[in-house]
Amino acid sequence: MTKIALITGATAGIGEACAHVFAREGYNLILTGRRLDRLEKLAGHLNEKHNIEVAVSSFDVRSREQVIENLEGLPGQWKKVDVLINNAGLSQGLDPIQKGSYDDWETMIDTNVKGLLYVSRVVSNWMINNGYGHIINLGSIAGKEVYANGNVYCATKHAVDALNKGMRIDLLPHGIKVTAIHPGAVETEFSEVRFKGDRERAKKVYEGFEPLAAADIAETIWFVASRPAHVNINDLVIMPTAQANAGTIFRK
Ligand code: NDP
Ligand code: 8X3
Repeated sequence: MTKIALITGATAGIGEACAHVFAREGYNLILTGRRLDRLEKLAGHLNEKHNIEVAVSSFDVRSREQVIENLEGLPGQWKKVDVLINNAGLSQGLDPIQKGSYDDWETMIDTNVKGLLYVSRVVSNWMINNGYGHIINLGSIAGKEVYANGNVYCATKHAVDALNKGMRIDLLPHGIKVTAIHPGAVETEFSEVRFKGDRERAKKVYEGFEPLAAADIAETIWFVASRPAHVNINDLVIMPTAQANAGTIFRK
């Protein structure tokens, strides 16, 4: 039977790159994100190019009601999900703690932590019923280390790291694999979102060194998802060669 991957945050960056790789590998896809126009365009392209089936579901992961209604509203055959890629996430602002925006903090916590929990709650129950599944969580090097002004974003990704470990224990009796991927700097829309549309400032983040591309992470996620049944990659940190840790980038 054709396998199914559900990818959150498939409208851009790493999620979109994962959609291309899993489509290439013959998976049917459930693509989610808020920007429906992008989801539909991507779905049409992948359906045509790879002859796979694609369902799109547009919702805000911060809304528990939207997550439950949209996911549970999918037809039964789409609930046979083999791989869930918990990718939707973002950073907002880069300010010292005493100057941080309350709204930015709430957006990051609601998206990166609560959103991931809402999606996982629904899909892990499908996987338990199916008797198989693999949840792949997008953490970050910011979930392993902390850098100046990264405070709340780093805290959300540390939470993802902890949830990844907790989920693995809880879902082990059900035969469900759980993995976290922790990338360093990947050039996507991430910095543009962090700096609220300031493209010049976003571009500077990746100047003078070669960052990772979204495709590098998608291929790594494919590697993790395609290991034999008895092998699980628990945790994987992947960095640009020019980046030693969260705060040290070698600028050429
Ligand atoms: P992008 O900004 O390019 O993509 C983020 C995706 O998340 C978009 O598809 C966006 O869709 C979705 N998203 C954001 N907020 C919501 C929401 N409230 N509801 C539903 N979907 C949402 O960033 P990346 O691809 O770089 O980021 C993907 C993941 O990787 C994130 O979890 C990020 O923290 C993590 N990461 C990124 C790194 C980097 O350097 N880029 C490094 C380490 C980890 P839409 O706006 O349409 O809703
Ligand atoms: C994104 C990587 O270092 O900008 O999670 O926080 S970083």
